[in-house]
Amino acid sequence: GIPKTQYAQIFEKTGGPIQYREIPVQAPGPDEILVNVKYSGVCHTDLHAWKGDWPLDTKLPLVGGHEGAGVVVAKGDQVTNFEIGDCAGVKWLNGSCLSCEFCINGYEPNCPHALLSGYTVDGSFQQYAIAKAIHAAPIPKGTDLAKIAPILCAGITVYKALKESGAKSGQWVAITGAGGGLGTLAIQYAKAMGLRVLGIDTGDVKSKMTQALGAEVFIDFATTPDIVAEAIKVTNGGPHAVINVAVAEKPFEMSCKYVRPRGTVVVVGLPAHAYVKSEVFSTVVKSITIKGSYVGNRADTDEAIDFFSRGLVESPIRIVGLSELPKVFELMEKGEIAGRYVLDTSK
Ligand code: 8ID
Ligand code: ZN
Repeated sequence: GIPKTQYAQIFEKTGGPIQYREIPVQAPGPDEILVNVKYSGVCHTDLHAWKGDWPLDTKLPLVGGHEGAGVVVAKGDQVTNFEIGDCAGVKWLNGSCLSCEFCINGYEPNCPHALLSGYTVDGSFQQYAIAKAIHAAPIPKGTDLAKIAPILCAGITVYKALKESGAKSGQWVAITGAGGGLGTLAIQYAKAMGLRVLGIDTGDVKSKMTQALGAEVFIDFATTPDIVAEAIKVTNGGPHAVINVAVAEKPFEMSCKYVRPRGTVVVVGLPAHAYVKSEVFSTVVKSITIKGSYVGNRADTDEAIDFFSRGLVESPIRIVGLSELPKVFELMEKGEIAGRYVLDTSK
């Protein structure tokens, strides 16, 4: 049976104490499923949400989290795409209107009525989470739920960003923030798509990890005197695309300088109060493209999960209890996480 109460991590106010305590289990509405979340990834977005970094308010009090993998335990009477017992993913895009200009054209993340898990609606840092059935991710039976958790945001996002970059097999893609949650998956999706990868991040652990995952070259941003010159040199003229997932302003500006003529700079990371600065003359003469990319739609979700299910992408996770979320945030703030932390909601 479904319990009346459950454990959750609650942000009572922005940047305030994070409370691990029991709260009621909600009942799903007619178009919703109730997911018994087994594991939830911790994305840097969750840290931004708690800190209140962005020009968009969260609901309060808030249960964060948007990489929830679990099992459907209840559903509303309009739900036809999930049965009780199916595996399902609670992702950032919890719901959208499905009838606006953007939804109709497959740009669901850009829907003005989008519901965001762990931001405008409660997310996956709890044992029982609600998702709109139409947007919940179908997860094949028998999937390792801890390992698929990071695919539900990080995987979808970097896979979509790589598609948006237009880079073709045999070409170079640079990934800033290559050693973090999005970056470590981006390397592998890029490899699986036939691209050559330059990873940019810092430290021995991330250097080793990114190269083990398939980066041909690693640039340490903290110890390399001229990152722009080095990136151009190692890719023989600059990468054809850059996926920026670093949580810092500087790498965006640098990527506009080292990207190859005709290349594409993809803006994915969301550092607070940041701008992408590109000198006008070289933007024109090199004819570069600078574009934003925001998670993915339902088709991108299924495709990203399919890469994972076929064993093309390994999820570089460490599992700790849901109760340990504040410690994970501390490590993340210091840039000390290589790969992704996943929370086990039973602990
Ligand atoms: O849809 C989207 N656009 C989307 C989806 C999901 C997440 C955007 N995001 C955003 C998050 O909100 C966050 O701002 O992407 C960013 C990265 O999320 P993450 O991968 O979950 O963060 P992380 O695990 O902390 O990794 C960040 C990495 O960046 C490196 C750090 O060392 C870390 O490994 N980094 C930093 I900070 N400064 C750097 C620099 N100057 C850098 N790497 C290269 N150069
Ligand atoms: Zn995320």
